[in-house]
Amino acid sequence: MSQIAEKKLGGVQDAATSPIAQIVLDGLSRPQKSLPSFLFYDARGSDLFEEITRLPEYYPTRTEAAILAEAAPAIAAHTPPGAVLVEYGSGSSRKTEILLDALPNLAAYAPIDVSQSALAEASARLGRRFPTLRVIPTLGDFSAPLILPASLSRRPRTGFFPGSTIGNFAPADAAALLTHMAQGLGDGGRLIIGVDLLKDVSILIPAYDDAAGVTAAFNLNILARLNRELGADFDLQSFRHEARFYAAESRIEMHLVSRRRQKIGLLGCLFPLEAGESIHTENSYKYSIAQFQALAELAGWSCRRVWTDDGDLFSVHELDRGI
Ligand code: SAH
Ligand code: AVI
Repeated sequence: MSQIAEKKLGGVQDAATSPIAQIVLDGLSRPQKSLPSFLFYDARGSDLFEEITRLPEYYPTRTEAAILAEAAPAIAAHTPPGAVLVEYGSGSSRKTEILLDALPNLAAYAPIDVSQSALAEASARLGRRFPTLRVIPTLGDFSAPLILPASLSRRPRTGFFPGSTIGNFAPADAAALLTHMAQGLGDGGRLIIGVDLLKDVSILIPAYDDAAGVTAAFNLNILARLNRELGADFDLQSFRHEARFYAAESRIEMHLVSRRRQKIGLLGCLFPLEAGESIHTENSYKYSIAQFQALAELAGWSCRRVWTDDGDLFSVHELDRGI
């Protein structure tokens, strides 16, 4: 066998054993083809998400940051000295800095993310900005059991889950994730969580389909990732980004719509797509405050406080385990 052929075979074998291979095969085998949204966040996807957060149409990030800046003293007043701040889906940890400025007595900051690049960059930056803070990054799925160093096992824990990443889960899965966080944060644990609010479709659609095309690039990047990591043969030019609002489900859906009839080769399988057929890549649920509080209570949390902006665009909730 030539070296080139061996190399190619090796590549296919690596792809087949990739931890995302089965997830992708399952998603593309469904009647409505779908991919889980955590796949957006390779290094390029994390950079594109950061670009999204600065877009004029994408109100959530700047609105939540402003709410956190106002709420930080009150959040700090309820955080015991020596607590561990655990962040789920920490990304760039930019909003975390607002809390860290108000919380000088933390024992440690423990960010969890699936994006290796985002986690490494954020940990390095925070290390420089807060030289006395102990930063304990975990690369992986925030749905997995929380593991902290034994020396921190008795410390009170405050969870931080900003960005409305909870909205990327269907309500039943969101409730299960909140229950998992309640268990991980333990008795006396608290959770500060950002939740995007339902609003007019004229604001929602541009937030997910911006004029500069950054969200389109973010959505299409998932196909580039599958080409690179799984040896798929997606032609990115033959797909277009689409954001749809479904009022009954109170969610934005992102899709990649096939511009033509085509077949996608991936891991030895062929996936046919009709012209106009889509791959569903993300749900982003929008809540009322009352709906989110009901979900949190169902998951075993007590809702202590909630902060919003003047335009009622976004909400930040403080949850605890009650008594
Ligand atoms: N918290 C940041 C980033 C939000 S983007 C903010 O508010 O701006 C969502 C982040 O969650 C990304 O960094 C992504 O890599 C991470 N993420 C998504 N699903 C995840 C999962 N299952 N486990 C861990 N991290 C996840
Ligand atoms: C991370 N997550 C909450 C973002 C959202 O708004 O659903 C991801 C995103 N998708 C498109 N734009 C931003």
